[in-house]
Formats: sequence, structure tokens, C-alpha cells
Amino acid sequence: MDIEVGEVRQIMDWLSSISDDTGPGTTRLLYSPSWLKAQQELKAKFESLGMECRFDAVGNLFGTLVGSKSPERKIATGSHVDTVVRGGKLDGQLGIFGGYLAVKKLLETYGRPKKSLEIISMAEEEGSRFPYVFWGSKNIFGLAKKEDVEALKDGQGVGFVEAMRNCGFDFGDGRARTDIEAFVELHIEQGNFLEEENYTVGVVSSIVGQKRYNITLKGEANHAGTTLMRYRKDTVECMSRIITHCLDKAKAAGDPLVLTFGKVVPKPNTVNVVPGETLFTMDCRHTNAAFLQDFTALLEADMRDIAAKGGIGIEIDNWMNEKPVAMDSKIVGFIECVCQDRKLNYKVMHSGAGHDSQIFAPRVPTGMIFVPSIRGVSHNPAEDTKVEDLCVGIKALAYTLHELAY
Ligand code: HGY
Ligand code: MN
Ligand code: MN
Repeated sequence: MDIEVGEVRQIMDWLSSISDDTGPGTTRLLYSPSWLKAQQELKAKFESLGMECRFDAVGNLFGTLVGSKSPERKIATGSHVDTVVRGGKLDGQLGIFGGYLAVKKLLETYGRPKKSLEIISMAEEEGSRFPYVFWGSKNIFGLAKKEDVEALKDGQGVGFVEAMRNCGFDFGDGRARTDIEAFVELHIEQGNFLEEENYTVGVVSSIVGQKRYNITLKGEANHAGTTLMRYRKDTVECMSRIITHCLDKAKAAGDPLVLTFGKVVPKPNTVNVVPGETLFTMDCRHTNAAFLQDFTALLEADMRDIAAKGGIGIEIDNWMNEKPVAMDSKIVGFIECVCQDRKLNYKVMHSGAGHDSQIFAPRVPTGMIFVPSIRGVSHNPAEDTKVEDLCVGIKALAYTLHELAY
């Protein structure tokens, strides 16, 4: 089974062009107009393949190619349809369009599978509009609670529930799906290990644990000209001391620990006003749960110390705490066999990025297939993978799904 370069380019350009931002990259945030358009157009595309399609209450899209012998047994693939702001054309999207091309090729080559093949376009994974992640996959397993999101607002003050209902969706009944027999997610590596070490396919063994925070510093807004340095309660100065200290600690801790301060919102964010309040985020990840817990506990204590020394108030909100998750050894074995049989140059590796698979894995035998990211760049309009590598990744997915469903 070979996957055509032209077909990959065409569907990738089509899906990634559905964006809310005329700027570079793809911006398709949960429950935005482009998000709704993408889900609706993907439904039409899945239906053109003869798949039965449905949305669940919150807007996850399921396309099912009904199996000929045991249709009730579901082998699933897919990923998230949402993106970061001005993200790339592959993060999440590859798992959806790659799943579509894999199922299409299987149907053309082998006809209908014995078990049902399902492509899931997950509603949300990134947490890029509202401070909540894995809304799509958590709803599939009844893990998302109404109270987690009903007070959330995006950067423009739009409420989570309002945005969801404006798209025609609403809270689910909290029941978990129990009919998915296996899940295999195709995704870009978003790092540079595969490229550096010259591999074409990554077979994921585990996904890092990650903790995300909103930290708010409360000082005092004041006049930039008349307030002498010793009288200031400058929250940007305090944040800068905290961030420098924490990044030094992270570098001293060594790989694979990573620490990111990705969002900074000083208030009133005005050239001639001492910033009286600053919100900033922290994202910390490690493959070892205990190390991640201890390291972040230390950082929290150090932040409080630095704030106290500057007479600045601090609120620390740890709104995400996901433990590291191992992939299913049988599924990993299946993917490895496919790579060996097809002579694909592969490496077994951990994922430094979070994925929907980490929500599936404790509940469904789950595996992931990576393709290399050029220069390891991701969450950036420049995110890219050689189209030949995309074809190999989709082929590896197709053969794995064949093993599982035919
Ligand atoms: O941030 C992540 O790891 C993922 O891309 N959402
Ligand atoms: Mn992703
Ligand atoms: Mn991402």
C-alpha cells in the first residue's frame, strides 16, 4: 500500500487552511467558527468514504467504517482538530487526515474490515482558548466535569459554555465509551530526535507527565516618573526574578525536564505605568512523576519566597496535572512489527508533548506513531515534515490498523 504524495499535500493544505486568522499558520480554537467549519467538513469527507458519522454532545466527531464480521468491535485512530494560536499545519491535523487516508487506502486495497474502523476528530486537546486541556478525549471517557469549565472564559471574556452552545453542543451525560478495542494516534514528533538521529518513524513508548499553572502577582500600579525605585511594587520585576531563578533550576536539573513560561499578561500593560498586576503561565514536564512533583513543589516554594521578599502578593493556580503515561506494550509491539516487516527505519521513544493518547492509554490499549518534525519546530507556522515522511507514517498507521481490524 503506497500513499500518494499529491493526496497528502492536497488534504493537508485543505484542512490547515480552515483557520480563524488571516495571519500565518492555522488558528482553530475550540468552538470557534473555523473549528465548527472543520468538524462539519470532516464529517462530509468521512461520509464520502461511506463512513457512518456522528457528533457526541460536546462536538467530538466519530466516523465509522462498519466492520463486516464484528462491527461492534471498534479499532480507532484520530487526534485533535483544535490548534494553538498561529500553529502549524500538522499538529493534531495529521492524525485526522492521516487516519482518513489510511482508512481510504485500506478500503481500496482490502475492502471492508472485519471489525469497525473509526476515525475520531477530537474536539480539543491544546488548552489554547480556555485553561482546560483534553476536553475532547476526557469527554469520551466521562472524565470531564461540568464544574471544571462552567466558569471559564477566554481572553476576550467569552464563556466556555456560551461558546459551546453557540456551536450547537452542550455537556454530555458523563458516560464513558467502553467499546473501543484499540486506539492508534499518528502525530508529528514536535521535537528533533528523529531528524537528529536520522529515523523516519517514532514508535512511542510513553508520554511525559505535565503540570501547567497560572501565576498571578499583585503589586501596585504607579506613576513611572514620580515613583522612586525603592517605593515600587513592580510585578514585572518580581516575575522576571522568579522566571530567571526557575529556568536556572530547570537547566541544572538536566534532560528530560522542560520548563516554559509561555504567556505573560502585565496590567495595565502601559509604557508609563509600573505594572501593578501580572499574570504568567508555567508549563513543566518530565517522564518521572515523582521527580516532576518534587521539582514543581520546590519551584512553588521559591516563587513564594521571591514574592514575599519584594512585598508582592502571589496566587499560584495549578490547573493541569497529568501523570506520565505508558503506551500499551502489545500495540507498541504491533507497530514495531509493521515497521520491521515494511523495513521502516524506526526508533522507540518517549513523547515530550502531551497527546490525546495519554487520556486513552489507561482505558484502551493505545499506541502512537511519530513522523519527524523538520528542525523539531512545532506550535509555529513553520511546523513541517517532509511529505515523503508523512506518507511513510500514514503507511505505518494503515498497516497497523490492518493488523488490528482485518
Ligand atoms: O502542549 C502539548 O504538549 C501539546 O502539543 N498540546
Ligand atoms: Mn498535538
Ligand atoms: Mn500541540
